[in-house]
Amino acid sequence: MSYETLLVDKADEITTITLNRPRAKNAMNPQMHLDMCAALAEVERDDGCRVLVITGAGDSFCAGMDVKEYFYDTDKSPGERAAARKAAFEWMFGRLRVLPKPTIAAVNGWCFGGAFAWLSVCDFAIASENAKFGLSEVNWGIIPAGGVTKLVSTLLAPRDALYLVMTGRPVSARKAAEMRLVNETVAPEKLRETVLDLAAELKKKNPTVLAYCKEVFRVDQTLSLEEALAFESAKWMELDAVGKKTWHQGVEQFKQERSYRPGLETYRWKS
Ligand code: V55
Repeated sequence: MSYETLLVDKADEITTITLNRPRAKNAMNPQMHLDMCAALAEVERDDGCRVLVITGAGDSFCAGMDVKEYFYDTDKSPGERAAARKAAFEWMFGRLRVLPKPTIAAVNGWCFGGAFAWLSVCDFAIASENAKFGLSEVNWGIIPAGGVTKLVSTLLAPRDALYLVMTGRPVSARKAAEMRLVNETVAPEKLRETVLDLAAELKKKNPTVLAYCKEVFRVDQTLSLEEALAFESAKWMELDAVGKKTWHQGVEQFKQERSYRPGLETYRWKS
């Protein structure tokens, strides 16, 4: 499939979606939300895709919601605004957040406002040292909505989250890594390589197990300890039923063959 606002590349079981409105610094307009819904639906059902990478074309990662096309132009037609918002929420929270595959944000440049919503729900984020981050909503009279305030309040320390929300100050990639908004920062020319190294490591894992790890983590975030203990046990039993106890292979490689060290590497699995 091809998209008006996205580039989609598949190589070595890694799908890369590139937001492609570089002249608008990859701001998200209503069309981009529709395109992301369709692209993520395709990624989800593509058994040939093991890892998803999302990045931006040109000097930007994503400038947030398109101020004119998403906010201003839809301001007089509540129906259109609601439709665009629904599409945005669908791809960010209905699809990306719960995608049963690992997702990596490759933050190549400007990352602002609404971009934080989907950056926050990617499993990993690696930033180029020249990336810049900010919640500029307060600077022009709106609040960080669409889950942005909630997500930074869960992902970051309250001091850092409120600093971003209330000052609207842009921060460097180094500062973003200090706040743990991203896992790490690397030189711009190393970004792709670092992301692909991480993707290669994730590709070695049993994808079923990885999907369960992710689902349990996401759901646990909303549960009490009592509930989480029960949920984790139940999900473990479900994985044993669905995944045919491939962990027995790992234990045999470790205990009998001495060919595998659980603390240091991935077991050789066959489903
Ligand atoms: C923002 C983000 C949204 C939205 C309204 O602050 C405002 C940004 C991620 O969705 O629907």
